[in-house]
Amino acid sequence: MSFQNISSSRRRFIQGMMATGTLSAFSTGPLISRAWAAEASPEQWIQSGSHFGAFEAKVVNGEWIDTRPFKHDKFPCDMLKAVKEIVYNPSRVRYPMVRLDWLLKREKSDRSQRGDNRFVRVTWDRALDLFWQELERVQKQYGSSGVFTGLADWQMIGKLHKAGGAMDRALGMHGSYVTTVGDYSAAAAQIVLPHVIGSLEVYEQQTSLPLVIENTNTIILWGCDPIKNLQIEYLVPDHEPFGYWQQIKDNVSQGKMRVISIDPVRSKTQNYLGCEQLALNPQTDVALMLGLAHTLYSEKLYDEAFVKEYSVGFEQFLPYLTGETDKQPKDAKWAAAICGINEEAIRELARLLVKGRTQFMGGWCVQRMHHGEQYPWMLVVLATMVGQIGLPGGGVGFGWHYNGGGTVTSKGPVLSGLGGLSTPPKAVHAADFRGASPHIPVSRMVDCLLSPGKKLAFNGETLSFPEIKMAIFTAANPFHAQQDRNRMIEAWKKLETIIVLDHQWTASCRFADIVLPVTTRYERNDIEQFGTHSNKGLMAIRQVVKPQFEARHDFDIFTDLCKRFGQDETYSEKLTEMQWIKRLYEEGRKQGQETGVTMPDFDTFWNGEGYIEYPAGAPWVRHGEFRDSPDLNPLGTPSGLIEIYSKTIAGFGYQDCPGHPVWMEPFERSHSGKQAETYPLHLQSCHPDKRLHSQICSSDNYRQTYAVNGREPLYISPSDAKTRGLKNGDIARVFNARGQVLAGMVISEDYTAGVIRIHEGAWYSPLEGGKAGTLCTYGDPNVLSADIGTSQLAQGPSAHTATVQVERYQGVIPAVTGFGGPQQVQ
Ligand code: PGD
Ligand code: PGD
Ligand code: 6MO
Repeated sequence: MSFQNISSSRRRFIQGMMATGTLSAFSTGPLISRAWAAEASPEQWIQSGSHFGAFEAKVVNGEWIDTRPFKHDKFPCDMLKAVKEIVYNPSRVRYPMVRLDWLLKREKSDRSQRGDNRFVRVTWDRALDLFWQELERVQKQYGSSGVFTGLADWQMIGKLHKAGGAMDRALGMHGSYVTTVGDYSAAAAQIVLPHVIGSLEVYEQQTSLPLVIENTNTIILWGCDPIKNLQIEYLVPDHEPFGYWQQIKDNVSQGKMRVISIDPVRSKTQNYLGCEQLALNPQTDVALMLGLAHTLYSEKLYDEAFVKEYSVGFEQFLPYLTGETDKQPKDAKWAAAICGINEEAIRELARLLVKGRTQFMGGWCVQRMHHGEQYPWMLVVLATMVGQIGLPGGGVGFGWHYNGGGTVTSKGPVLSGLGGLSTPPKAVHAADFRGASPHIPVSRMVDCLLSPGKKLAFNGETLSFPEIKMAIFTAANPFHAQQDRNRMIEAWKKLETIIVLDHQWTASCRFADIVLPVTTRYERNDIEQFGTHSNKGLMAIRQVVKPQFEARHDFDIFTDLCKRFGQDETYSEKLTEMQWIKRLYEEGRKQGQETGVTMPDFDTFWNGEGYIEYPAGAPWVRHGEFRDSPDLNPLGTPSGLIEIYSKTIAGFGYQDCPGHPVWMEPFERSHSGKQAETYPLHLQSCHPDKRLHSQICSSDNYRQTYAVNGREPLYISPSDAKTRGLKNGDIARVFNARGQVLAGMVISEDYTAGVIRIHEGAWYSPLEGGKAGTLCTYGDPNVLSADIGTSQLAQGPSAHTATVQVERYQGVIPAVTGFGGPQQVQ
């Protein structure tokens, strides 16, 4: 089975992979296979894996000493240097902790104290009693709509130890609760693209890169930085795409292929390939695309036959493109004035697109902006006009920078993992949402807390915000992920009780009432795919060190919670960790037998090398079946064709998302957009080269390799630095009406004037904990971003619609406050 057919959100995607799994617990009981706990020998190299790659850990007398890349990974990434520190660092959550005032007064606590970081250590029994009592109280008093969970997207790898799965399985037996839909990554694209091209696109496999290398003349990287972002995968990366990208680099240098990066910043990929760039003004992509589409149309270069046969709605779009509806043709001249690219360069690019085989590779940053739905939609329209969708090395894809997009998927089975019970018992409390919606779009969480009962338009539905009183976060750091930190601090005060499960003392822990210490991946045994889309093989993920301090596995924590309502044995099925892993493996092995893939029995696998490689699959063309036969293989849209105009979306009647793609000004924009005079710099908060979001930010030694004067780097153009009298290494204050942060200056020629960057995931480090508006001493960009939905269609985050000003920091420079754990009080 390959991933190409899995069209669901990432979370549903994972659940799909878990569907066949039945369940177990494993806190006690003998191991049936050899344990890899460190004390087995005074010195050993133990195989493990992470989102950053697979590796071997050198363990001496129970202590992790050194790390080396897995021998089957030819392109290991630098971040592997940080994984040992996930286990050992001063921000590690060591013991169950309860916020001082909450311990004294429970739901009547002074919530304005949240964030002051004063906590009391309690026993596990006490912590879980408090958890259970709160769950009961809130369910009884406020019904299902009183409890909120969600966001567990970037839990550690491993088929068994799934933090989100462990939580949902337990809480599901207790009652219902408010959940989230969509994710922060691709919320706008994953709602609009199913209407337009029939599937999510973002989490799906791409045309195999060997076919791109063979056939493509021009690659358009549209806000897409694969060399940076492919270092990370949702499962264990095999880093195979880097071999293909090396061949693309060779093709570029030999003049066999052109790669054009459409990006305001010279990306890591551009620097690696030595390719061309069109540095457009931030947030103006749709204007540029319309200018390209207009040129294709007016110069009669577009593929009329393809448009006719494979799409609907060009006729409704055309009057807008030509200006018949609003007296403004969206021609190259019009586009140039908005996007800052010379009008003739726009025409030339349009001509190039149809000259040979062109592959559009769309990134996701541009859809994490106000009106973010328009960019993926318009890119599909442009690719439709070029007419190469479904040809090898042509057309459009939105997953080239993610999960090993473009690798060739193997023939191996996809193993299930921890999921819900197949026949769950009757829940303690029946579902009772009191007229409110059981789900909310993930990034509307703060809106919901601030305005219970308010109606929200969302993808054709009208949601009614529930009144949430208690929130439970596992494997999520909302005090990184969510936009507009200061607004969020106010919203958090609406919550009576907040519970966080994590192994790092993040800002989300500081703002919680009960914090539970979980084990890291390296303190557990598990199995996982090597390569997410490629599914190249299967690897044993072995325990590197024993659980540290009082950390427990997510699964064991929830087993114990279930004990409090008499369901621990149902939850756990009384199996050990190794018995459970064996079960998952054997199910996969059976699946393999049915499709002719032979795997050794579990004990041979686990006690031997702990790695098997699956037979290679065949190269594949995205949308190829559709192109070959649109009648037999229709898209998942109402018409079965590409919808340039969507009757469904038009029918919703949203002013901020009409029936075909349009250019709309975002609520703020640099380069002569709104607010440009007060806050002239566009703030990018792209994904970090040296972290996975906020993960490994607390790896102190590794952080020092990129931090500037102890702060998160702020990348800025030489001209913007000069006009502000700033030099490399200075500490700057970055601010707008929403907040202020300190950051360390890095002047870089990669940045054009008016564009700066602070990577997302920098730990929120308030000067005065809990006080809205206070200075962030480390550099969290979400202190500056706005919490406004992309549009009524997707209600996604608009994190990248943010403008700011930068100045030298004048005062006494404060210490960074965010790292090092809680202030423990008796
Ligand atoms: P992570 O930093 O990965 O970020 O937001 P998300 O909250 O997912 O947080 C995961 C947390 O889970 C970490 O604190 C980690 O220690 C913990 N954890 C890891 N493994 C386990 C486990 O096994 N059990 C438990 N209990 N905890 C565990 C990511 C989100 O941020 C995403 S995906 C995107 S795409 C967004 N991007 C942007 C952006 O581009 N710009 C801005 N400004 N903001 C963004 N926020 C979003
Ligand atoms: P970013 O790096 O934020 O990645 O994938 P996503 O595609 O969102 O942005 C990509 C490019 O968009 C950057 O080069 C940026 O300059 C460009 N860009 C910004 N603004 C504009 C604009 O206005 N127009 C145009 N044309 N381009 C623009 C994120 C994906 O990465 C996600 S969602 C996750 S969860 C993973 N996270 C990480 C991670 O945290 N760290 C690494 N190293 N890798 C990851 N991979 C995944
Ligand atoms: Mo993401």
